[in-house]
Amino acid sequence: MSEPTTTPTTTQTGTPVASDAHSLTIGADGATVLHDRYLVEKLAQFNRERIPERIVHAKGGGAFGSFEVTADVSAYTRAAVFQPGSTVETLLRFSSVAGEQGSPDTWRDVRGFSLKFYTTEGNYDIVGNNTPVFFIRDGIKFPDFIHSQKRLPGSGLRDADMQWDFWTLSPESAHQVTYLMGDRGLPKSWREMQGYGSHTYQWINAEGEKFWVKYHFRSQQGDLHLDAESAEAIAGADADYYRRDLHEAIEAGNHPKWDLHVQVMPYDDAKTYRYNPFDLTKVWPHADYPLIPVGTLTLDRNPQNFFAEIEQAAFSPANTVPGIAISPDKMLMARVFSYPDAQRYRVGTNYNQIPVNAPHAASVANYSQDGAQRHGFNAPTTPVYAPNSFGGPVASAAAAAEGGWESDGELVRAAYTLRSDDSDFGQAGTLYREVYSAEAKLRLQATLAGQARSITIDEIRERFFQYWTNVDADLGAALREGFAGEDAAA
Ligand code: HDE
Repeated sequence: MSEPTTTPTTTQTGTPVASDAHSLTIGADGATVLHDRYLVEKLAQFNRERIPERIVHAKGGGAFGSFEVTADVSAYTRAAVFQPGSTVETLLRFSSVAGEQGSPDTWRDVRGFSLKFYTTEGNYDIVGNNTPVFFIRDGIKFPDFIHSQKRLPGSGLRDADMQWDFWTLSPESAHQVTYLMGDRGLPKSWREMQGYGSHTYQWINAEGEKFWVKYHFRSQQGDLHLDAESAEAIAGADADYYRRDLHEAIEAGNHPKWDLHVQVMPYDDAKTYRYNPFDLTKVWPHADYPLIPVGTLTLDRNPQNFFAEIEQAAFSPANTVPGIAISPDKMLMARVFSYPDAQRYRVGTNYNQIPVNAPHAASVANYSQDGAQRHGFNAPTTPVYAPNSFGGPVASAAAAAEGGWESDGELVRAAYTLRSDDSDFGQAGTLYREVYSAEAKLRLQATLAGQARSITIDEIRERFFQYWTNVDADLGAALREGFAGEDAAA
């Protein structure tokens, strides 16, 4: 609490106002007049407080911090952000995928892990999840996938039938669904989960040599989970459980940290590897490509304003820097279009001028101008076109043109070419059999038994049993038997 203030309340244009309690009326009991400009301004501004929520990853939270390089990966990338001795400011936003803004944090879901590095070469974003793979491998399926996980158009309800209809008709989803229905679907907190870039990205070193990389952020707090009963109880008691946990931990000086490692694949390996290394439904075995340490990420500063700094934050896989590029992953290429498009719609065409999105350690120089809400502009002497003879900024291929790969062929609509060790279910089965502990297997089975009960259409339930049989024959049989037993008892 503070002393009574003498600062007058003003209109948006700075004129003192007469009252925050009483509208201008004709007599104390009469009609309200339209020329009460402050009342009109106050109500109109209020009606415009919300911007569209993100179509996915709507519920989230985040914090600022820094990334410090602790190893030497300069043999693989020339990006300034990853050079020995570099420390840069960062913003990390966590999120749930399917729920809306007010959804409980602890509903089972994949969690987003969106990281912005404010580097000296411009902003670099890694927009990943707490799982290393994804449900689909072509971006053209994304709206269908998301529709199946959101709400029925008529009732506005979420629906197990459409979720499992989509997944069982899309067998490439099996690996990610095995993660989602396992412990990763219910993290203990945002601090206690891993982060992944998920896609394969390209790194380029100072000599122009290219490599393929995958990012792994390992939580120093551990990779912990909630049991299903606690998650459900928390969902009812505290919808903002993860958001609160992160905020309170940072306020208390308990700063969460993640160690960044990369897997590096030599450029030419990708041509002959036993499956397509750009297929987002697959991981690279650590035995083939071990983890190489890079540095440590620390979150130590809460946002001062949630709307300005988190709700309006715009992350995009299109935001790369010299020494880092994308790969021929069809999902990643679709995302390069989709994120800036979403942000132009959601935040506005000049979204990159908002302080949280503008570069903090680099400057902007180009010929873009005007548009709604523009407030940054070039000096009047700067020419408005390129090329020009008046000293305006000049594009420099030598500084930043890189990141390609060889490509040739007819225009087709086709799945990735199959390779010797390709399979939709293989890595899902390995995850279940070799990575999950006996207890984790039991928890997964219990979750799936609940899912089987929530499916109401026999044909979809039958496909559900077949899907899990394809992941692991014993798991499928156990689920089928369990359901038959319950059905008989009912
Ligand atoms: Fe996203 N995704 N996504 N996604 N995604 C968005 O961007 C999209 C995908 C992820 O904290 C949206 O600004 C398409 C994979 C995170 O602000 C949207 C495809 C991965 C966030 C969008 C994918 C993600 C988003 C919603 C298929 C992990 C939250 C509004 C090609 C590797 C970002 C927005 C934040 C957000 C589209 C697939 C993670 C609509 C088309 C794969 C963490 O543009």
